Amino acid sequence: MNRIVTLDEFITHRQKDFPYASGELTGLLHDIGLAAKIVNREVNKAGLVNILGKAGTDNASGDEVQKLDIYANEKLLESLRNSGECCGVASEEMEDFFPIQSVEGKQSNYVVICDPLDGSSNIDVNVSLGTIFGIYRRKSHPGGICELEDFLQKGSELVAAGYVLYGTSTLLVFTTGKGVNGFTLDPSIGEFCLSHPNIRIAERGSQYSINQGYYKRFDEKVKRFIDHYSNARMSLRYIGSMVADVHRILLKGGIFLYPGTEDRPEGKLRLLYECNPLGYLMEQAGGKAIHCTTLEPVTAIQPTALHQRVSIAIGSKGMVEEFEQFMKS
Ligand code: AHM
Ligand code: MG
Repeated sequence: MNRIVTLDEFITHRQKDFPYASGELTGLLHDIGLAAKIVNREVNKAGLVNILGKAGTDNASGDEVQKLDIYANEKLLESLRNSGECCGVASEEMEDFFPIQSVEGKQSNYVVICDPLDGSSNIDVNVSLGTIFGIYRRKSHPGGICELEDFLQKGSELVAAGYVLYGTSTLLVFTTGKGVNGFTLDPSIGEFCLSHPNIRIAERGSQYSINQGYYKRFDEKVKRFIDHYSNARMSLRYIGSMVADVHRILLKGGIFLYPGTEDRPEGKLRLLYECNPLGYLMEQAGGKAIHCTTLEPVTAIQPTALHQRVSIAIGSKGMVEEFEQFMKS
């Protein structure tokens, strides 16, 4: 029988692979795993307690905030604050970044960006949700308070990125730039256990994922691409939770698109909190992620604002390149 490898064992054994291996990044991944377990516990009992529903406020991007979003944001902040391994957090749920004071004289070199609960419009209907995270090495001087420039880094500068999928089982998938690995939460022992080692995305798949309800508002070239796939009898799958949609594509091959529309030229998804971490992870798994009109890799875009939105096509290399050909034609 194969021995179980827990997340903590895995990251400790791989510590030497991390740039500047000092234990900080290992500690941060541990903190994120811990927060994920706490959020998972609440997500799973969301139907049982009075935690469902909207909180009555809007988040920094103007979307209606659900109570569980706030809870997930708080738990991530708490977990990252306690260990002092990170000097600041930027979250989709907060207008500005949140500086963290150093703990016991530690000089933290990392900042974390996150979407604490992605796909939150699905909370009330018991559909999969996710947490997305990314870790950057700070640009500002260690010891001082973190600055905006620490967060406005390109996706290609991420040192680690990943997501937690709260689905039929709870899965944590991440990369530190050396392959992509997935860990399933075993609720009986409360540990994430290595279940999907070295994930590689197929060159092509038979599914595409897009909100086709916006078809009339898409650019003509995007419409032609959709028509092409529809004529080729590809299957359309769209959950409306980016983590779940991208996870399916990562495992089965395919393409996920959130292009701009007439009324929203850059679409809805955020560069920092959603597109960069998932784009970086997809590249690490052998896939691609590009901006739908400039066609540059999303991870090459220089962010100019914390809550910046970008259009995205992400998934199997062969299919993203096919999309590129349609956009160039
Ligand atoms: P959220 O971060 O506010 O939950 O919004 C992001 C979500 C993504 O998970 C998903 O891909 C997208 O919104 C769905 O949007 P739409 O309903 O426009 O298709
Ligand atoms: Mg969100």
